[in-house]
Amino acid sequence: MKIKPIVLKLGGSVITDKNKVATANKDAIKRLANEIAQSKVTYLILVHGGGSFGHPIAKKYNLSEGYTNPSQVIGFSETHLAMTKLNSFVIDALIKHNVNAVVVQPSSCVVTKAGRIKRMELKPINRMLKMGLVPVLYGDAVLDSENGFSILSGDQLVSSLAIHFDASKIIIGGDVDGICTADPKSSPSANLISYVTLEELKAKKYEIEGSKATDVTGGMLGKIHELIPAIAHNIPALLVNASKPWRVYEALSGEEVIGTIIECG
Ligand code: IP8
Repeated sequence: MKIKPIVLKLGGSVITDKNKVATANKDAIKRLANEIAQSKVTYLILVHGGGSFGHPIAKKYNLSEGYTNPSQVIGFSETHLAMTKLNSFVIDALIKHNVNAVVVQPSSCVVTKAGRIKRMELKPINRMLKMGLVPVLYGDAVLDSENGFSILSGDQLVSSLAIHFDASKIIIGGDVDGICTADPKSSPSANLISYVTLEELKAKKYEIEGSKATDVTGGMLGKIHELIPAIAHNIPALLVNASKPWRVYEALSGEEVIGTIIECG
């Protein structure tokens, strides 16, 4: 039987307090762990973002520019350590809700070239899925064959994993309802677009904002760019607001949910 997992990303803006350095939103993490458990999804790969753990340190040491100075190397260690701390809250909550979560550290199994995934050890993830485990990855500081190191976003991981494992769908749990006609955080009259094709997105039919927070990997605009290769592989992507209760549950369970579906068209 072919495994077609769902690849779910939990945004750093949801699982951390982006205004307070290295502060986890433990209530949101617990709630989301419960939603994942309740959905009883069979095959799941979970990826989470960096939020106020990874991004401020990566920015402080200019890690996304690559290696230019020996003083950055400790920044690599610190960024990875911060991400392991955030990850431990996620794993802990999942296991407490009886989800068979197991961490897969990107810094140990991915090498990028100029910021793009070049090699990734995927066999353990495949075996984990077959064993009924839920691999949990995250945006991380990784080694880069051209630039020394780079910051690998959770979104690039999502796209790459979805393509490799021929995912049934991608769910992106962010802090907005989906793609809107304007930035919903600054324009209350913004309308949600519930369905959009890749062609419409490429034709720049909608203005999509980059991130205004301390986000070294590009916000919503960066997310959509990363998802394009997976959507082009006929894997639908569903953007939902994970800060609102039960949206992630509904998305995982295949129920009707407020959000944006992006399909190849
Ligand atoms: O929050 C970046 O992952 P993202 C993680 O998914 C780091 O963009 C280490 C900044």
